[in-house]
Amino acid sequence: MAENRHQALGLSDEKVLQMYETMLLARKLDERMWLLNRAGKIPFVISCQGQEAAQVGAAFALDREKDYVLPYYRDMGVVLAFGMTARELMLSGFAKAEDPNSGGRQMPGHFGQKKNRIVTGSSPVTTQVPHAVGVALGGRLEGKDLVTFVTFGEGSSNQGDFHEGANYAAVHKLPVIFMCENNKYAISVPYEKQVACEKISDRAIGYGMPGFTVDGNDILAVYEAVKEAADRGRRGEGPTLIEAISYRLTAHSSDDDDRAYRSREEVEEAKKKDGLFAFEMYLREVGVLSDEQFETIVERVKIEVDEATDYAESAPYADAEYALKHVYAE
Ligand SMILES: Cc1ncc(C[n+]2csc(CCOP(=O)(O)OP(=O)(O)O)c2C)c(N)n1
Ligand SMILES: [Mg+2]
Repeated sequence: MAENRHQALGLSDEKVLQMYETMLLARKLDERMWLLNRAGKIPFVISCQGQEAAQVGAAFALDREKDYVLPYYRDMGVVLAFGMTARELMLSGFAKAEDPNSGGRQMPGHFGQKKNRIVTGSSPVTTQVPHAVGVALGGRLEGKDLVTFVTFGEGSSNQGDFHEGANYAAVHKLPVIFMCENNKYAISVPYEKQVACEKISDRAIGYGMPGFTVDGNDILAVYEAVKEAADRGRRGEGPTLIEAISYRLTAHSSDDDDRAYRSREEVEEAKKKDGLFAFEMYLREVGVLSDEQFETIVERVKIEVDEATDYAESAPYADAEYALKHVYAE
């Protein structure tokens, strides 16, 4: 039997199975959304595929009763772990009135849900970073024990917002975890054409905070790094920058054709390292996941995705006048 790594991290068998199911649910919802998009039923998809291990590993390392997350558009794994449901994500995909993220106004991927402390973001990339720093500062001023967790792509780490947020958080030793989901592309632009430094985490020293690069396909490695960062934040030792390296398995979005800028061989090669399969293999090897349990989980996820699709498809759209709500004073 393979070495049991999760026990050493304080994770029970039950917890790692929950983590696996959350990853699988994110993947299956995403795959369903592409089918619905190609069938002309939902307007736009922006995928989490290939990044679920980093997202779910990180989210499970946080306090999901207290901490705040400021996710970016690919973070289906983060928001599912923080309590958003498959149904709510599908309502967003179909742009229906009951979508908790925006009442059906926004493109999918603009996650926001107050009751689960998921802070809404904006379409310009990286604007969530200074917001995360502000939420951490607010938490400190109010004497609350909370950590904020913010994610962004490696391309987005070149925005001024990242610099300003990271610098401020480090100077004031705020409990912020900056996690860069390095999927090696910013739309069509590969890593080498985005940045000259070898690793995004190398930037941490410039702000005076620790920086780590982890294998984003290894859910337990991400869990460990984020757990340590959260503990450091809670001890008042300030922010951490974590770079989780994986690969974007789909095109940038449903409006992109990635055949124009990367080879099929490269994508096929990356699929071999897919964190979802790696975790399934690990759980089988340590004897936590039997064939029977696997079938049960797959079936449960399938039912959840089907139910979410049916519910959201038949749910009503918002009234046209609703578009004006929150725009003018009432
Ligand atoms: C300020 C700003 N510039 C450009 C865009 C258009 N845009 C949307 S996503 C994206 C790529 C971002 O790449 P990365 O940060 O690596 O994230 P990924 O999509 O790879 O996860 C760009 C350029 C934007 N939304 N906001
Ligand atoms: Mg990227």
